[in-house]
Amino acid sequence: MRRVSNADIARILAEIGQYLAMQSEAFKPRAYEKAAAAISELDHEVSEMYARGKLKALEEIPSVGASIAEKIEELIRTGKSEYHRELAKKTPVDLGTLSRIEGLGPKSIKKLYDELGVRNMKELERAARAGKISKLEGFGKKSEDNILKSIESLKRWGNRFALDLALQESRVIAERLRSLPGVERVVVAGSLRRRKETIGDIDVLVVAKEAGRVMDFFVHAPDAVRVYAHGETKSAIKLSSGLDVDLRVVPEESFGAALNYFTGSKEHNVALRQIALRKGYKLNEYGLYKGKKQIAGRIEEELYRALGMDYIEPEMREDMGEIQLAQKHQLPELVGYRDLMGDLQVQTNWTDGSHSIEAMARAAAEAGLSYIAITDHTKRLAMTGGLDEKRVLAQISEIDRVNKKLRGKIRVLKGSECDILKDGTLDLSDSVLAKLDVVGASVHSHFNLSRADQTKRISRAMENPHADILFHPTGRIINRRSAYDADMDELIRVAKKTGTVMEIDALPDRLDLKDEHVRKCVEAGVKLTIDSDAHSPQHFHVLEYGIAQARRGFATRGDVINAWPIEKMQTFLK
Ligand code: DGT
Ligand code: CA
Ligand code: CA
Ligand code: ZN
Repeated sequence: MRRVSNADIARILAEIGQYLAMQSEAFKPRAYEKAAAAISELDHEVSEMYARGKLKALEEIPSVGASIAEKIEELIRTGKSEYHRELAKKTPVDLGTLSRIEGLGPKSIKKLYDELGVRNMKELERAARAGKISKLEGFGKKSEDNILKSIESLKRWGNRFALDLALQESRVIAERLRSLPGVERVVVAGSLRRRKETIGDIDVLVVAKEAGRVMDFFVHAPDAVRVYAHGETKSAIKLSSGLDVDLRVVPEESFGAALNYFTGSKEHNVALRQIALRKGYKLNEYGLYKGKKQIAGRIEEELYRALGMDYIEPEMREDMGEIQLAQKHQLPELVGYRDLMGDLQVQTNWTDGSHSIEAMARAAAEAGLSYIAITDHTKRLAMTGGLDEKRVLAQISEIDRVNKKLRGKIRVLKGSECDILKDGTLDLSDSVLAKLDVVGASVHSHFNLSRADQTKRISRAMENPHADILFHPTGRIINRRSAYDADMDELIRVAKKTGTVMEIDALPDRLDLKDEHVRKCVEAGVKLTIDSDAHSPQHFHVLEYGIAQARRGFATRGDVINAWPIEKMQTFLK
């Protein structure tokens, strides 16, 4: 029997939630959705927890009660869920794909199936192009256009995976390989090591005594659903999540060269190889050679040194100028994965977060942070219960109370994720904004303005003397929604002029700013903040992805204001 992964369990539970929502069930959909979210954030494998502690262990998972625990048990024991199967029979649609279309929730997916027989993306596109969707009650021309746009953008993104999913999967695989006797080294290479925002496939390198045994073990991985290749030095499988994994066993003396080669990027490799040639050497995945003699290759550092340059961190290896900087010994010292001291975007149950201010503050302290800003939504975002001026003032008093209680543990700053209205003004009065420590301004509406209007609107918001940070500046959601049309170079100029900080929202489906924008900010001297956008206590770990994005944009600690002590950070704000 193949072991069910956490990702599988989370997916099935989330789908049950969606099917139940189609039946207009009241509370159950949310319960399944929450359980699915909790499971996808666990550090341990649920099937192992079950093997040790049976149903009791399952019920200890946050948001998992007795009835959901039984569904999970069935999944672990049989690989299937009868409940899921029965629900799916009623509305046999490709939920995984259809729910990636922006604006399509369970109810509308059901309606499209009931009325037009739409089961998958192809049928959805056909119905939209034929103008059938706009005629349905509750849809209209605008939603039909949005569906077509969303299908286009999904096609454009192609079959690439989110960084967090790929990173988690790769860590499980690496851990399993490390547990094998005779395995000396396991490293994840490829775009994952470079922390690209989306990942095509996972590349793993191993140094081991008996390659054959490692390969056997690998192709029989519990969540392998397909074996593409099973060789002595290279094997490849597909995981149940849809991700492909390449595994290569390499000789110890070539490990650095292989790691360098398979980390890429391809463009970086090509540039290195040319430098090697110019020096009269040959560079390949086995080493750096002068004639037949290997002069470097055991470790990467040695390779770069022999080529006359400083070691280049993987996140920079895109042949975007890093090689020239390394030759001149002028590489920036990148912000480190342990450098963040604070987090300037955190939501609570005052709006759409799940926990209290105090619970979020305690979780942040637990995650090693020494300050956070509470930035709940404002009134225009009505669906989140956005705060009006009166509620913001009430929240300020509550934060004072929490600060007294948690003195010495963490500092909580008063903030807001304040909506930018259509005309570029902010959603709270200046007198209330003035009482806050940190104001993040963000766009949550009117995504379709013209480029000129959108740029003007956001610039105007940044010109507000209270707007400290522009939150998620492009608004893109990876694999779902393109950035709104605005002139980023102009926004960076306005940020510089007004002293506005640009945010890297670390949520793995946002990672907004993009790496190239980070680079432009760094070059322009515009400061950055890396925020979790946490909506629950388990979310602070996503900061890792934001840091990766900052490093891909060559940011140093000096560029990132929440890598600074609180006093210095606060003096910098407007
Ligand atoms: P991905 O998987 O699309 O997210 O991106 P990568 O960079 O992981 O690409 P992948 O998996 O095709 O190959 C892993 C690394 O192997 C790549 O970063 C560089 C190296 N590599 C692959 N093909 C070539 C090639 O044709 N020439 C050179 N120089 N390097 C290559
Ligand atoms: Ca790859
Ligand atoms: Ca690959
Ligand atoms: Zn937001």
